[in-house]
Amino acid sequence: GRYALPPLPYPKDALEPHIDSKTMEIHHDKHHQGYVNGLNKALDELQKIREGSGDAGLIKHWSRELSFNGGGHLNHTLFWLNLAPAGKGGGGMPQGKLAEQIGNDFGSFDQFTAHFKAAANSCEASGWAWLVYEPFGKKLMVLQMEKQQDLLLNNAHPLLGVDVWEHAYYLKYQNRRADYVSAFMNIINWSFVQRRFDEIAAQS
Ligand code: MN3
Repeated sequence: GRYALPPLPYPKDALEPHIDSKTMEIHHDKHHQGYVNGLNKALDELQKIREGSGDAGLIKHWSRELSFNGGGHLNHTLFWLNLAPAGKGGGGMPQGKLAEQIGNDFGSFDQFTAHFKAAANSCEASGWAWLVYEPFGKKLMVLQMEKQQDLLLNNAHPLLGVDVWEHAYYLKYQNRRADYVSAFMNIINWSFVQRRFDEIAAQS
C-alpha cells in the first residue's frame, strides 16, 4: 500500500553520452526517492488528520505536498520508461498510429519535434514539457508543466515528458538546456510511447 521507487529499466550509464551516469544516479536515487518519500509522508499525515490525531490546520500544506510529490513520482516513473539507450530502443521516429496522429495534429514529425523542444526550452525555471493525448477532442498536444504538477490539462494523458529541472542536466550541460533537450531526442523510446498511445486511444 505504500509507494516505492521503481528500479531504472537500464543501467545508470546506459544513456551516455546523452545523459551522464552521475546525473542519472542523483536524479533517480536522490530526487525521485525524495518524491516517493514525500508522497508517502503526505498520505500518512492526511490519514492522521482524518483520524483526529493530526493538525487539521495543516490540511492545505499536506494537500500541496501530496500534489507536488505525487506529481513528481508519476512524472519520473514515466520519464525513465520514456527513454532507452541510443540505437538500442532509443531514438529514431515513432511508427504506426502514433506517427499518423503526430502528422495529423502537428503537420509533421519535424514540426512536432521543433514545437516540443521549444516548449521544453522556454519553460521558466523548473518544469517539464509533455506530449499528451486529450481524449475528449482525441488530439495530441504539447503542454508545459510548471514545477511537477501545474498547467497540465486535466484529463490529458501524458505520453512523453522531458524533465527540464536543472537537476536533470546541470552536471553535464550547465546552462545549455537546449543541448540537453536536443540530446534527449536521441534517446526517446518511441516503441514504449506508441504502446502507451495505442492503449489510451483505444480506451477513449
Ligand atoms: Mn527530475
